[in-house]
Amino acid sequence: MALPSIKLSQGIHVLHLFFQVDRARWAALLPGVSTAARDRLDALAKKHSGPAAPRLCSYANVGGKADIAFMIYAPELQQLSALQRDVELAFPVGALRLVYSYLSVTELPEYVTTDDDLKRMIQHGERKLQPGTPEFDAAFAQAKTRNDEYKHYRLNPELEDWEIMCFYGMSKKRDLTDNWYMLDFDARKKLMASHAKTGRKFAGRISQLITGSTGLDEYEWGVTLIAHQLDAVKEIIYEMRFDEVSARYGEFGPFYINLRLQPVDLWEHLRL
Ligand code: 76R
Repeated sequence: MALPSIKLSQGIHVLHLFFQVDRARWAALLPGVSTAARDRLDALAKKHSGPAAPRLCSYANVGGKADIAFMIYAPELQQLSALQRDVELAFPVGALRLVYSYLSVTELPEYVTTDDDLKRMIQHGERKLQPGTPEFDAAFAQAKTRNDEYKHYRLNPELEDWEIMCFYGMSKKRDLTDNWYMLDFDARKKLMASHAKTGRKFAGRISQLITGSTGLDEYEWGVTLIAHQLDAVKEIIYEMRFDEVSARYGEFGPFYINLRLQPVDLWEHLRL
């Protein structure tokens, strides 16, 4: 049976999976079964090693909420689902228990920089160029190329493959007094600009992927932070709490901290 091909109008599907290993089941495996599972997973990971989708990344969860985590990126929904099954079937029957999963999709921010925004920045920003001049046109063309590239990667991420992946769900509050969805567009855009400014301070230390999940999963967004060090994760989340967007409107799910390990290292680390 061929599964129907399901694509988004733009962007790709993302799935975070968190599993616990049944240690008792594992201890009872016949010789060679664990290694065969590792090799199946290794082949699957190598076939989908990225940076572009379809991509499969494996992690060890740190802290005890799970043992193993996976992040799957796929342009088509059935491809995402098939990859999930391939991962599960790579393991011995009954050896994995799903403890958390999160389905989301890449999206363009609602507050995306428009051509008018770019023109305004060129005219009134540091450079103060006059519209209609060749300098203005050249600056605009350059800014537009950069903006288009940014939008492309926002929809088709090629995320860094650094040592740490932090994942959590996030929603914006809908209380009667603090309701993000009752603010007008300009107020939201202004608040998000301040948020982005805080974010950019972490360039080189944090790489982020914000995926939309309204109607798809428990929260409105999935937040994936990639880092070299754990304190960078703690610092950015701490600092963002002072931004009005998070301080006033942010609601957060449980935090999952994960260590990027290829299957062979994952097996060694978990003593599987
Ligand atoms: O996309 C961009 O890089 C442009 C600006 C930007 C948007 C639109 C941006 C920048 N974010 C955007 C949207 Mn973000 N982000 C989070 C969290 O823990 C918390 O308090 C919040 C979790 C972090 C850590 C983070 C980091 N961001 C969003 C949205 C969608 C909101 C909506 O549409 O209403 C959410 C939920 C969200 C949450 N953000 C950045 C960062 C960082 C590091 C940046 C700078 C990225 C860069 O310039 O490279």
